[in-house]
Parts: sequence; C-alpha cells; structure tokens
Amino acid sequence: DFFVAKKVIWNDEMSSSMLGKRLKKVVQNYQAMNKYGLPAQPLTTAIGPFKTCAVVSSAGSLRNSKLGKEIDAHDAVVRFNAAPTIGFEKDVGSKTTVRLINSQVMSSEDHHFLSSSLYSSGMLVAWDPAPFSSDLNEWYNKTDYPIFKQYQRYRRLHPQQQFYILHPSMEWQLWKQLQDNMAEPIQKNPPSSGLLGTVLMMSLCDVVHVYEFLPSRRKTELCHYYQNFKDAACTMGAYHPLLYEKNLVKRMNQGSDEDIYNHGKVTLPGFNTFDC
Ligand code: NCC
Repeated sequence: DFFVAKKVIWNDEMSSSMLGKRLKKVVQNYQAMNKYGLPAQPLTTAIGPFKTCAVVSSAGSLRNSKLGKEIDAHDAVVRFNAAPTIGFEKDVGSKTTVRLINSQVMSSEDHHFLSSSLYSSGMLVAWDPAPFSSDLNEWYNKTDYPIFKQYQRYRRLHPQQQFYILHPSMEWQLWKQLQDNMAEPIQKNPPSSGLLGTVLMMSLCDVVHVYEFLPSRRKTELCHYYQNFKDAACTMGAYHPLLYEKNLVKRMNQGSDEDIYNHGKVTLPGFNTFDC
C-alpha cells in the first residue's frame, strides 16, 4: 500500500515534509476506511455456528403469546426493524443476537436510527430493495434509500458494533426460489425481512424456530405486537410476496401443525444438516 501511495502522491519536485503530510493523509484515510467501512470477515465467520436459533417476526399475533422465555432459551435470536423488547419481554423475550433492518428504517427520521438505543444490542444486518436484476455497481449508485450514507454515519457513532450489509443477490436468489416453487408468477419485489432473516439463520444454525410468521390461533389484523395499528396486509403481504413466502415456509416446516396453531411456531433445519 505504501508503494502504491508513494507512486500516486509523489513527484520529484516535492519536498520531504510535503510528502510526509500527504502520506499521513493517505494512512489516515486508510485507517478510517478500515474502522468505519464494511467488516473484513464474512458474517458466517463473525458469529455462529449456533445450535438453536429463534426468528421473531413482528406480527401482532405475538401479543399475549407468553413466548418470551421459550424464545430467550435459544442460542441466538433474530429481530426485525424497529421491533422492541423492552416492555414486551413476556411475549417476545429480551435477547437480541441479530437485528435485520431495511434501509427505510435506517433513513426515515421517525426511527431515529442513529441515536436510538433500540438498535444498539447484537449485530446489525441491513438490506435495501435493489431493483430486479441490477448489478452491484448499479445498485450502489441507485439504492432505494441512502443505505451507505447511513451505514457510514452509524459506524462512526458506534464503531464497536458489528454491522453488515446483505448482498442484494441474496434477495433475488431467494426470490427465484419462491418463484420456482410456485405455479403462478409472483410480483418482482424482494422477500420480506422476515424471510431474509430466516434464511440467514438457516445458514448459521442447526435448527431454526420461526415465531408467528405462520399465524397461530391468535391471528389478528394488528400489524405489529408493539403498535395498535391494524392492517391485514402486514400478515398477508402487498409489496413483499409474503403469502408465497409463508407457503414455502409451511412446506419446509418439520414441526407439527399443533405447534403452528398454538404457538405460531415453525421448525426449519439448518443448511448444514443437508447432505447435498
Ligand atoms: O413490518 P416489518 O417488515 O417490520 O415486520 C418484520 C417481519 O415480520 C413479518 N411479519 C410482520 C408483521 C405481520 N403481521 N406478519 C409478519 O409475518 C414479516 O416477515 C416482516 O418482514 C420488512 O419486511 O422490512 C417490513 O418493514 C416494514 C417497515 O419498513 C418497518 O417495520 C419500519 O417501520 C414495512 N412496512 C412499510 O413499509 C409500511 C413492511 O411492509 C415490511
């Protein structure tokens, strides 16, 4: 790096003090990039593997579920966007190992992403709904929301917290799996955070329990367990192909129908348990 830097910033007329100043700047930029940039190691090296994992959807049907203790007994717990634990521990537990957030949450002023303590526990993983079939450069220059600007700002404020960004190809590989498993054409919008988080944990855990993604007998029009806003589209889908996602998860479920009915609980195998 030094030699590359020297070649770029040095010419023969330059005094040694000037060269020193320029080199210092190069080194400072390099350090800042390392400190506030993307993590050096892949996510699957940074955490896990885990034996048991819980994926906690934000569904309204988690309210009064009393699943908190069961959820916290898992080795790792995933939560989504602005879903809180404080005040809801009985129903959703308090452990957060990973929080998967969409780029809208990172950018909208309502969520106070840079300052709220809601986002400070566990590892953060962000994603942005990239346009269908765009490549990485295209996406970088035209994200739906300013994910990279917010990422850098957050990293500067919280340099110790692990923070990853999902490669958009994951969204579209998963979308293709959904389409390949359905007879009819599905909308070309990325899967919901819920399915992305579920698949992420299937690559980190031996067993994944997903809570209230498939609604239990507590099924409600309430959108989230933490708000009093009602909209059936939160459960059934509108922008995201949520119904198709739920159909696929139902087909992959290794648990019983009673578990779904009583606890909204699905049991999925980790990818490491497949022999293929
Ligand atoms: O609502 P949201 O998701 O944050 O929920 C997280 C995941 O839980 C599952 N879910 C949620 C509610 C419900 N009744 N049933 C469910 O199964 C889904 O799998 C969902 O992904 C998202 O996917 O990122 C989403 O984010 C919200 C919103 O951006 C954030 O909550 C921040 O306010 C989207 N809502 C809007 O844009 C208005 C939502 O469509 C998807």
